[in-house]
Amino acid sequence: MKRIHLVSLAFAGAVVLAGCASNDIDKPMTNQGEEKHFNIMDRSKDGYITKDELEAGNELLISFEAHDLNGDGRISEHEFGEYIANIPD
Ligand SMILES: [Ca+2]
Repeated sequence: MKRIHLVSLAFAGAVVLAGCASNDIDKPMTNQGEEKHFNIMDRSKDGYITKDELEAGNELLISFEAHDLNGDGRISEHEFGEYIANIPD
C-alpha cells in the first residue's frame, strides 16, 4: 500500500516538472533554450538582435521585417519569441 502511494507521488512529481518545463510562467515569451539562442545572436548584448548581428542567409535576416513587429529595426526578445513560436516543426 505504501509503495503504491510513493509511485503515484513520483508520477505526480514528474507531471508537475514536465508542466514547468514547457510552461514556465516566470518567463514572458522565450523559454531557456530560446533565451540562450537569443543571447548568442545578440552579439552586442544590448538586448536586441539587429541585422548586422545576423549572418548572410540567416532565416531571421531573410524575414527580418516580418518579425520586427514594431518596426524599430531590431528584434527584441519578445519578437524573437514570436519568431521561434511561428517556425513550422
Ligand atoms: Ca523590433
